[in-house]
Amino acid sequence: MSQSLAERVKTAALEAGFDLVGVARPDAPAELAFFASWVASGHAGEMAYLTSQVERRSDLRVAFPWARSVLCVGLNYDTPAPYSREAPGDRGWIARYAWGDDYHDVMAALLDRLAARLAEIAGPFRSRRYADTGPIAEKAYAAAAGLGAYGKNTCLLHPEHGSWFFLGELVTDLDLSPDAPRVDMCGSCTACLDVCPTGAFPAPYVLDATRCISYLTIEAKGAIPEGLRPGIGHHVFGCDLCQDVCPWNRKRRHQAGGRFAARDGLVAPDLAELASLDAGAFAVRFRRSPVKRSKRRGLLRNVAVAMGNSGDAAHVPALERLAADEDPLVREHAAWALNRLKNSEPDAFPTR
Ligand code: B12
Ligand code: SF4
Ligand code: SF4
Repeated sequence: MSQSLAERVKTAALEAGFDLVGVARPDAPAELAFFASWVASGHAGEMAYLTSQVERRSDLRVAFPWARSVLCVGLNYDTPAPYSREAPGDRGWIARYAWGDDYHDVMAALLDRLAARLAEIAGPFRSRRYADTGPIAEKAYAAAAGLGAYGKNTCLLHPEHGSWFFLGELVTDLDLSPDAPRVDMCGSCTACLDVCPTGAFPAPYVLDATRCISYLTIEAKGAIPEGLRPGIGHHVFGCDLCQDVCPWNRKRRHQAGGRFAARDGLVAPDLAELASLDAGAFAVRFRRSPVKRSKRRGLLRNVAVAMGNSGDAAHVPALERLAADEDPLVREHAAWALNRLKNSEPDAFPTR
């Protein structure tokens, strides 16, 4: 029997280099009924791209009335490097997803290649690609397409890839038969909820982003609320804790090969070295890296907090330099860190 169009499309996606592929209908998946109330409860904080586009994010047919199917893809980004809790205690932590080249660029290039290939298979068709680049709730559509099941940590989980995969989509006017969603994979486990140092889960499957270290160190542009700074521990960009403890990530059967290979110095980075980056050095170091999103002022703000949390007096000279930085945000966090070091026990690592 000849392959259906959906099967040929999915084969082409795997040949293009994606690790996961599935098809969802364009109708809003059931979970999206929750999106507006999540935003209304304030959990999105200052992420204006979420709060200002609730209607578009809640149903992609608002933006694309012509859509007939959503081709959802996943790219594994795991690499053979330790988990955050295995890192040396005197180091900082950059989240695993940000060690290599920016996934937005990698994903977009692969999706463009795939779209060109699909035009050869299906003839001319209308499409719009997303690689975390616009108002689409990627997890909800990917879950509907069977790429993974929502974990209690709100990441999508796959039995073989764990949660170490990025999502991307081609919204198309192709009539592709949809896949079935996966069943829940968490059962009675609560490891991710228990480990979160800032208490960012008001309930299983619900994240209050304003308490999440990933939000505080990447998305929040101003001062980090003082009460949350100790919980940030050694994190300077993103956080992996609620994924590192997930049993589905302990198997690590698939790795991304060279595609997302870690750049030098980003796995458990040296805090003093990061603290010494001026604007030029930051731009060179994080060109085409996800870390550029925080800008130098955000990263050095975070480095100051991590130094303050380290309990290590060796960071005092670097913090004194940051306390005289040209940027007031960096100065304020460095002053807080100096004060915290003065009042803390040696070698106190509160969240590790
Ligand atoms: C905003 C955002 C963030 C925010 C908020 C995260 C969040 N969980 O919402 C912050 C900055 C905190 C963040 C952090 C991270 N992010 Co982010 N982020 C996004 C973004 C841009 C939008 C997500 C969104 O719409 N959130 C809003 C909430 C409402 O949506 P939701 O989590 O899907 O909520 C659903 C569930 O709560 C749900 N639900 C499902 N089942 C159930 C059951 C019950 C009982 C209930 C009540 C609800 C419920 O209904 C909601 C949908 O309406 C997406 C890309 C995109 N365009 O979609 C990437 C994305 C989700 N992020 C991603 C990644 C990799 C991360 C980090 C791992 C990075 C890091 N290491 O620091 C962390 C993970 C933190 C975590 N535990 O989620 C990946 C996730 C891949 C995957 N396998 O899941 C995405 C898909 C980007 C990509 N293209 O790959 N992120
Ligand atoms: S990424 Fe870190 S701070 Fe955010 S919910 Fe997970 S464990 Fe908590
Ligand atoms: S740690 Fe446990 S509860 Fe959390 S996502 Fe993984 S399996 Fe689910």
